Amino acid sequence: MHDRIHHEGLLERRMSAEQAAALIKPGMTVAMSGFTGAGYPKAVPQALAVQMEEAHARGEDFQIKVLTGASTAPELDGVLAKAGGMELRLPYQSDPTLRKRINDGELEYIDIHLGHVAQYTWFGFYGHIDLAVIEVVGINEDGSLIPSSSVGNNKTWIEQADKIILEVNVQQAAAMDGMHDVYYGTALPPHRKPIMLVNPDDRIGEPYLRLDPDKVLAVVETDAPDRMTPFAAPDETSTQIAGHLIDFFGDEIKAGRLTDKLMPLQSGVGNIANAVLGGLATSGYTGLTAYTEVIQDGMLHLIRDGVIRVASATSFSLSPAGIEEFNSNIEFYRKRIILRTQEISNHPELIRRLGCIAMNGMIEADIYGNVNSTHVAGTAMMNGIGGSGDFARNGFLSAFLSPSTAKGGKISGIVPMVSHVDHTEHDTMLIVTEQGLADLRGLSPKQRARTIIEKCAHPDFQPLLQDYFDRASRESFGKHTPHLLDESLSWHHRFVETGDSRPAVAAQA
Ligand code: 0RQ
Repeated sequence: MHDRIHHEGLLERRMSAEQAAALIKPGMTVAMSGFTGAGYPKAVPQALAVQMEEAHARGEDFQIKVLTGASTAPELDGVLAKAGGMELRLPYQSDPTLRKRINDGELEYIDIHLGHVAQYTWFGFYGHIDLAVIEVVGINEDGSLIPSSSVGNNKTWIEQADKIILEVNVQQAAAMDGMHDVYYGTALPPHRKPIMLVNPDDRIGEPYLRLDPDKVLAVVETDAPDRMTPFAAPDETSTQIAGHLIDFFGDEIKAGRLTDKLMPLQSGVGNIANAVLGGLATSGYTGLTAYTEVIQDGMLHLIRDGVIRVASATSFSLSPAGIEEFNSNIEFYRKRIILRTQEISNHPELIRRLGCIAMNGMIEADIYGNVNSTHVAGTAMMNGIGGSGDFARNGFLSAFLSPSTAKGGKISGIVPMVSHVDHTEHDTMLIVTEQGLADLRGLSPKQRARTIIEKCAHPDFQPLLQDYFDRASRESFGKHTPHLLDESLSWHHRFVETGDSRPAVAAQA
């Protein structure tokens, strides 16, 4: 594996994952690479989890604080959660074991805008970073690092951590060398300067992560793939959602607000977002761009087919088939994909300047257009806000997409009042379900309510929402944004109590 490590001093610091993991001590704050199942360390966290379980068996406490770019995979979040080894986790996760521990109240989870993580670390909000564990493709002669399948917060982790453990993973294609663009021009206020990126394909940084080799405690050689579950094939519901959005783009072109090149696309995680990209594949567009966080399978196919000519992101999020497709055609893709740090992929200045079209999933929206992306029944964490807020708040268009019902029709995706707010009515321009698309731009709260109920609600819930809105319009304390405060969260309450939010069903139960 020497062909991946070209720095003499760092060659000598090679050791096993077990030896490297033993350098991590209880109470440490450990920043790790990884973003949406890509580029996360694969060996050290697993060895660490074993050591934690052994310590717990001896009756000793062993927990650490874990910071990453975004979600990781079973080999990191899964094993550390199973071992009960995290006292704090940020900024995003999607692991079932970790989610359960969070919702059982067993650790602190800080869910934050992904674009804020680097600067919050620099501001010192997360305290001192003891150690960084970073996966890389290789180490250059001068010690600089070839980033892996995600860049995420690695620049910040490497700069801020006292000490560093590197995992050099030979499964990550060496031909990724040169795809990355690491920007070193960020500063803290009042010294900030404009970031001179004006097109999604502009390169403003360097291909490598700078490194002070003296900070490196260990170099661990690994040979393991990124692990992502395959996406579900688009079903009728997601195809309809995609269809509404694509029809809307056509109308916007006719209205002169978009050209046939649209605007740089941002597409979130999840099956619905992936299906929308699938819908774009057959809509006749060519030469589009993407300025987004993750390149998922759907995006890769659009690049392959020339629908998208260039995509800027911070990470891949590919199924095993997607990884195979990428690795087999890497020379083609490396000319068309740029991976940046997540403070740049998700930067408000750049998203606003470029005029991104933000397309993200949601848990629920209320009749006024407030959106909950994260909490089931207002209290249970699903994944996290991720980058959806960075893009929705600053995009040229911000669309939130969801089936109109969840859990086999027991829950409505459109509710009187959201049980948790991630995106306010001021940041939400389009709500899309399989029933239709509500264009909220330029509408007052009451106009928004009528539009969302008419266009987006499922027929089983539409009369209930209309009835709520009509009564609220008559009886509300204030008539600007009418609500019945003793009833506005009753649908959630009913779901928590009976497992079904529908009043008729609950009454029969
Ligand atoms: O759970 O499979 O256990 O039944 O949520 O729902 O419909 O498959 O949709 O995969 O697109 O995910 C909001 C979670 C949607 C995602 C969310 C349950 C539903 C199912 C998934 P089950 P679907 P998707 C960029 C942007 C925030 C982060 C983000 C997300 C599961 O899009 O995490 O946007 N977004 N990042 O049953 C109870 C409801 C529900 C519900 C759905 N109203 N009540 N459960 N579900 N609606 C990327 C990054 O930032 C990294």
